[in-house]
Order: sequence, then structure tokens, then C-alpha cells
Amino acid sequence: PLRVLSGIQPSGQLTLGNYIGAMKNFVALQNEYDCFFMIVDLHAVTVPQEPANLREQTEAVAALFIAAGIDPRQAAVFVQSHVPQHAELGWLMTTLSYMGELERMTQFKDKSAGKEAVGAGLFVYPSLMAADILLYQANLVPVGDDQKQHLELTRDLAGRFNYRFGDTLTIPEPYIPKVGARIMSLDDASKKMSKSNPNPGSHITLLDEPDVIRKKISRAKTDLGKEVVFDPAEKPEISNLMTIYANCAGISLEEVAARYEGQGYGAFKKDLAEQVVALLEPLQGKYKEIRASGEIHDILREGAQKAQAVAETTLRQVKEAMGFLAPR
Ligand code: AQP
Repeated sequence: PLRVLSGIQPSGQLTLGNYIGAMKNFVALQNEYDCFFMIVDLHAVTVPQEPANLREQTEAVAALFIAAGIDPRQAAVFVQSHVPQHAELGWLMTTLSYMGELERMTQFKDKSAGKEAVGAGLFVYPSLMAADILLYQANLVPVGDDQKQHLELTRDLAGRFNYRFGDTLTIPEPYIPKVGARIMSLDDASKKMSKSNPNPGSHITLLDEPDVIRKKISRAKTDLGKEVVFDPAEKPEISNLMTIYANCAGISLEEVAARYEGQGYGAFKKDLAEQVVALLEPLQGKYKEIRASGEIHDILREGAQKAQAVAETTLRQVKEAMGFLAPR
């Protein structure tokens, strides 16, 4: 089967955006492909992290993967830093990357804009991401819009490597899910919903209590007027809430619009909150069980072993092709 790789940063509590845009697809892919899903802690530290938070969030993200329905017997679930080959191939990919191409990355431009001190890690992030993917000779990488440019760079680096040192690395393709959705902030639909947004009202986390969810949705920004119609240009805020509704309820945007024809924002928002609660409550129940059982550590150990077996082979081939003297 084709191999799929993807990751999520433990840079905060996962949001409904991460679930709809990434995790839900992971669950769908695991039956069909040979999947590797990781918690990318080495990426998270490209911006400052509080050590205790990083540790807790890493474990929380891992437990959420399982609670969301990823079966560790089917997919390898692991922590990036448990597989040291990532850092090593990351360095080798950095040496193949050009300053100019890294400077062009829009995520770097966004995350460094207006900052006085910009960490070098933020700059070479795409080279490490390339290593993450190439280590597993992944064929498909499920990515959101925001990550397409990084995947393009990964393809360039793999091609460059193969040209210079001989065919070694698989050139990955982006996997665009059929119902891909970009979920925007609840306080500003021009920005994507982000776990690191300091305003808690901007995002719903997967672990928010039902009452917190209800409050956040009732306070979510809406547009002028009162009709529930999907029109991202004229009604970006309501369109975003409709997208969330459609994804949680598993229905189309047309059905959402039909359901609320003639009703105002108030009734719509009230039901939306219940849809989100209904989606997250069972997930939260499973999450608590998994955390309490401590089984996550076994899952991560086994996942890392499975990942390392593949990563080691690729790294050996890469180093041999580049001319590193093998220890004897
Ligand atoms: N708002 C979103 N809508 C849909 N998909 C989203 N993803 C993130 N935000 C949305 C998808 O989630 C996956 C994990 O992303 P990540 O943790 O590697 O980092 P990110 O994309 O930068 O996500 P955040 O939440 O915005 O994190 P921070 O705030 O730390 O930067 C990816 O597949 C992404 O497409």
C-alpha cells in the first residue's frame, strides 16, 4: 500500500480546525494506506515553549489521536523526538536548502513579521519538515492549503538530492481530502483558527467543556443582516460557522442553509453549539479514559519502534549516497 505521513504540532490545545482539517482525515486514511502520524515536538520548539506545557501537550495530542479514532495497530502513532533520525536528516536537508527558497515561505514571513528576534529554527522549519516526510519515503502527505508551499519545497529537495546523489528518495504528492475545509477564527474569519492564538474565544479546543463551547459560539462574531446563507465574500463569519456546522453534523452546506431558512443567527448558533458538543463529548470521554489508563506510553513506544525501523534504513541510504564514511 501507499505510505502516508502527517503530523501535528503540540504547540497548544488542538482546535476544532485541527480536527476537521487534519485528524478526521487521518482516521479515514488509516484503512487504506500505510500510515505514520506523529506529534511534531521538534517543530513546536521553533517558537518558545514552556517545558511543562510542551510535555503535557505532547501527551495530550497523542491521546487525542487515539480518542479521535486512530487505531495504533493500523497506524504508527509516535513522537518526532523519539525518532532521532528526524533531526539528523533535517540537518542534511538544511544543507541542501537555499536561503532564497526558505525566505520565500509565506509561513516564515507570517510568523516572523514584526518580530525583533526571529529564531533560526523558524527559518529552517521547512527543511526539517522535508526530512520528516522523506525519511518514510512517503507517497502521500495530507496537507491543508497552508502547508502546500512546504510540500512543494520537499519535492524540490527530494528531486535535488536524487539528481546530485542518485535515486534515493521518493517524491511525495500532496493528498487533498475530498471535503477539505479551512476553519477560520471565531473572532475574525479572515484568519485561520489556530491553537496558538492567545485569545481563547477565537478557537474551540477539543477539550473545551460543553458550557465553554456554548459560550464561545454564542459570542462568535457574525455579519450584518440575519440570514443564514453561505457567502464567504459577503458573509465570511456566518459562512465559517456554517462550515463548522456542516462538518460536525456531516451534512452539506446547502442542507445547513435549508435548515435555517427564515430563522435568524440566534437559533442557528444555539443548534451549532449542540452539534459541536455532540461531536466532542464522546471524544472527550475516550480521551479521559486513555489518559487515566497510561496506555499512551506503550502506544508511543511501539509507534516509535515501527517508525525507527523505516527511518534508519532511509538515513543509511542517504548517508551512503552523500559519501559519509560508515563506521566499521
Ligand atoms: N483552521 C484550520 N482549519 C483546517 N485545518 C487546519 N489545520 C490547522 N489549522 C487548521 C491543519 O492541522 C494540521 C496540524 O497543523 P500544525 O499543528 O502542524 O500547525 P498549524 O497548521 O500551524 O496549526 P495551528 O493550529 O495554527 O497551530 P499553531 O497555532 O501552533 O501554528 C495541519 O494539517 C493543518 O493543515
